[in-house]
Formats: sequence, structure tokens, C-alpha cells
Amino acid sequence: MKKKQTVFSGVQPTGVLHIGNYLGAIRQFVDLQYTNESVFCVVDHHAITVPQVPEEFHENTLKVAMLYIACGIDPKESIVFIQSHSTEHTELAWILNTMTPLGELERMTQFKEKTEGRTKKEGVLAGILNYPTLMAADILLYQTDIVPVGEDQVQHIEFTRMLAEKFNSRYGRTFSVPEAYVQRDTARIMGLDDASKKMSKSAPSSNNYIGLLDSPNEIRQKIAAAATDSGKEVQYNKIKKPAISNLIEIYSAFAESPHSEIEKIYKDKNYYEFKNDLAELLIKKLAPIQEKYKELTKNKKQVLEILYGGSRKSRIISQTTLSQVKEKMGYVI
Ligand code: ATP
Ligand code: LTN
Repeated sequence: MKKKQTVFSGVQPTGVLHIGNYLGAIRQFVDLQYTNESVFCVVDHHAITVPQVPEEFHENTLKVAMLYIACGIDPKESIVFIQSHSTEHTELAWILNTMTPLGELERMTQFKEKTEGRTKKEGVLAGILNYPTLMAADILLYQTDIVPVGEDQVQHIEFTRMLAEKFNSRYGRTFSVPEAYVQRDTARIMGLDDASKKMSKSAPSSNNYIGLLDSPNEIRQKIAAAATDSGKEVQYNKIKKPAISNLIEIYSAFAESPHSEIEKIYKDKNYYEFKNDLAELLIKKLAPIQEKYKELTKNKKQVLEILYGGSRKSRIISQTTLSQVKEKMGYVI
């Protein structure tokens, strides 16, 4: 069967992947790969925009690659590779930087959040500012149509579209103009300890998230400790009951059952019973991912072969795009 469109996305190797990353992004990667040309990248160059300990950075990069595969990304269906193995990414990022107004970078929400409270001259590194241009390069090199991401990344995709259109109008059609692909219900899974902020692997407490590799007891303990709202009804209402609604969203996504169905099941039950069942559901759904992951850790050589093969395949596409870009701009190639 001919695959329809091109899908590209990336995840940073910056810590423990959590169910927010899975529901907001990785699960979409898995679903999309069968009907679309798919390219999934471990974006290690993005991770170093915040300080990394070398050994942890190394481990985390392989961990994300193994979790991709453990979650169901099939290297026979998709190209899976490490960003720094394809030097075209940083090269195109440099070119795009020369066309990016500084103001566009400074107004990005992620930039503002990550640099809040720091004076520009002292604490703000240029890599954080230029982060979206590297992300745009990642996407544009593959003539991407669709970028599956969580809601926090939509602004960066808009920025990528702006750069693609700008280049195309200056030099003639060179890049596909991509669109964000966001799953409405799972685009922004909130923190378990604070339902006003998104679940985040950089949260100060690990009670904020359920890691994809958390043990059954960790899952039980974290769900038991998760914030709830006043009252005792298990009801979906994001304004009046943000914490319970977040837990219902997680339940609903893993059970593949609508919110209304869950409300019905727990109509005469309390938070305690609901939380117990949610913990058991998560344990059951994460078990096959954890098993596959464990198997892969015993086969690191095979994982590296997949990644090197992925990089070779990715470069066939990215080198073609980059050559077109340079030729159109007048580089001697
Ligand atoms: P974090 O804030 O957790 O440190 P991140 O968003 O900076 O992570 P990645 O780990 O690279 O960076 O994100 C991978 C994917 O997961 C992205 O598409 C992102 O939008 C998505 N994602 C991250 N957090 C959530 C969440 N809480 N809910 C839904 N999707 C999310
Ligand atoms: N910025 C993204 C990670 C990322 C990405 C990409 C996502 C880097 N390059 C290209 C989609 C497409 C994040 O923080 N989640």
C-alpha cells in the first residue's frame, strides 16, 4: 500500500519519559506509521540546550530510542534515528537562523518559561533561544506534512510554517508546509501533584508524573498521592474538578473508553475506588512496554544497528532537501 503523507516528530532525551509523552505524542507516532511515511528522531542536540551530565545524557539518548521501539514504533515501518547522526539538521538550522527575526524567537512561550527570572546577559544561553530553528530544520528536511506533538509544541510548528513559507516565497517552492497533529483529549496531560501545570519530566517532584518504566508499587503510590478536588463524585468537569478530570482523561485514554462511560462506572463509587482501578489499569497497560524495553536493554547492539540504519535512510531524504536549499541560495555545491 502506498503511504499517504510524511510524518516527523522528535522527543528529547532529557529524563524519564512519562505517560504525558506517551499519550500526547508517542502513541500517535505508532498509529500514524502504518499509513504514512514516518520519521522519528531522538533529538539529542535539543537536549543540550539545558546542562547535561555526559553519562546520563548518553544513557537517556539510548533509553528514548528503546522506548520508541518498546511503545510500538516498528523500525520496518518507520525511520528511527538520533538527530546528531545526521549533520544536515544543524546545517539547515544555521541557514534558517539567518532568516529568523530575533523577535520571533523571543516571543516563544517555551523560551519565556525556560528563561524566566534570568537576566539575559548572564543566565540565558543562545541555544535555548535558537531551539525552535533547529526544530524547524528537523521537520523541514523531510518534506513533512504532519507533526504529531503535545499542545505545548504547537507554537513551534507555527514558527516552522512561517519559516517554510518565507523560504518558499523567496526561493521558490522548496519545503512542504507542515501541520501540527494534536489529539484533542490527550494533548495536555496535567501534573498529578498539580493539575494547573502540564505533566513534565523536569518537574521538581517525581510525584508529578507516571514514568513509562515506573514499577507497579511506584504507580500505586503516585496515583494514591495524586491531588483530587473537593467533593467525592468522579465527574468530568475541567473547570470545577480539574484534578479528577485529568485522572479521568488518563483512564479514558488507556481504557479507550469515553469520559461518560467512566463517569457511569464510578457513579456510586468514591475517589479511592476510582484511583485504585486507575493504578491497576496503568500497571496492566505499561507492562508490555516495560517487558519489551527490558528485552531491548539486553540487545543494545541490535538497537544501535537500528539507529545507524535509520540515520542512513534519513540522510537520503535530508541530503536531497539540503542540496536543493543550498543550490537555490547560490552556494557552490
Ligand atoms: P517535559 O516538559 O516533560 O520535560 P518536553 O515537552 O519539554 O518534556 P519532550 O520530552 O521532547 O519535551 O516531549 C515529547 C513530546 O511529548 C512532545 O510532543 C510534547 O508536546 C509531548 N508532551 C510533553 N508533555 C506532555 C503532556 N503533559 N501532555 C501531553 N503531551 C506532552
Ligand atoms: N521541541 C520538542 C522536541 C522536538 C520536536 C522536533 C518535536 C525537537 N524537534 C521536531 C517535533 C518535531 C519538544 O520539546 N517536545
